[in-house]
Amino acid sequence: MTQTYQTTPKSDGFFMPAEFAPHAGTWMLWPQRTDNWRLGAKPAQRTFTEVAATIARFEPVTMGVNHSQYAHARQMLPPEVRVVELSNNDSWMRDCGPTFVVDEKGEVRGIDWIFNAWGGLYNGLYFPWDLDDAVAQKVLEIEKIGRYKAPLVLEGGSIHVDGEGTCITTAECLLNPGRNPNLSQAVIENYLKEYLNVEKILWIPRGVYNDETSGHVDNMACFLYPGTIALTWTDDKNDPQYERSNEAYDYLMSETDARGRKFTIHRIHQPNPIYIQPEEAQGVDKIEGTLPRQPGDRLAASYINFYFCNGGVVVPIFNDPHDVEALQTLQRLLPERQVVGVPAREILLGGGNIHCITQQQPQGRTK
Ligand code: KQY
Repeated sequence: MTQTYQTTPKSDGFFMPAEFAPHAGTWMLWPQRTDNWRLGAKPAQRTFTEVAATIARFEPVTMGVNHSQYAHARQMLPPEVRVVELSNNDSWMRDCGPTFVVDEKGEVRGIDWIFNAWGGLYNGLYFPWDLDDAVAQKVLEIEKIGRYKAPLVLEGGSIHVDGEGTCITTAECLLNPGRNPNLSQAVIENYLKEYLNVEKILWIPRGVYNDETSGHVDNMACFLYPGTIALTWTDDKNDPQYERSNEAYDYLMSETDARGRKFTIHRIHQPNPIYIQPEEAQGVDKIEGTLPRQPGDRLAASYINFYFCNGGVVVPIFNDPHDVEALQTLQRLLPERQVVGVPAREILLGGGNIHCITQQQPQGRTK
């Protein structure tokens, strides 16, 4: 049995490395729930397969799959993707998987946050979520990696770190009453400092407009390097995202990181507004208690929801005129990596994107 530590990562000298640091591999979960994914989740399964196959060009990928889909997923996924049976309610490994931490000697451990489906009974997206809540512990058990059980409701998509002491998050998400209604901002900050081992938390006010996670930072802004941030953007003053992105830009420009650096911010123009089409909404099973998919609903599309892997960057694209500019800008800013676009509308229809369905396991010397 993997060990559960009663201490915190900070007290043991562990910290969360940046996503752009070297990985041992990537974890994902297989989509299947028909009240979130249209047409029996078949189109989403094809897109998840393409994401997994793309990442597998750069590093090992493990796909966790419910028992009922194991044979099908194994047959769809390329042989280089490891498939393990791993019960889950839905497929968002970023959010229910462990947050890995490392120490200076290269040991890797994992944080198991409390998961409540983005808001529990207050404004969560489905019920129950017990299988998702158990995913982090099972991943750590499979990898024989020690575990910290954190007393905080948190999803991996709500935090980004630079690996040098700075964490960015959004107030809209982490202070949302669906997560930790009895904890003050100061107490939440302290937990982030203890578990991620960071010195400075930057609270961007809001995330992407209509993001059903209540504004995860991973759709809004991310570190490209320490001191350098990419931010989703629009030039359209009439778009509700305009005010949100400007507010984030002004806030970050007025701040410094944990090492006292001013930020360089690269604005990545979002795709044109994307709405759920009637035939897309029709393909989703309507179940009481699950977020309904209505025709005409605006989707929270952003190129920032990309994923770093070893030597690569996997970016969602939307068959949109802004795709090329986003890919070219990221390639210019990250010249040492190969930037690859993957058509990702099917993931967006489920409420997230490529970053939300992936979780990096950092390189290290595991036990
Ligand atoms: O943004 C994410 N990190 C996950 C989105 C989950 C949406 C569930 N329907």
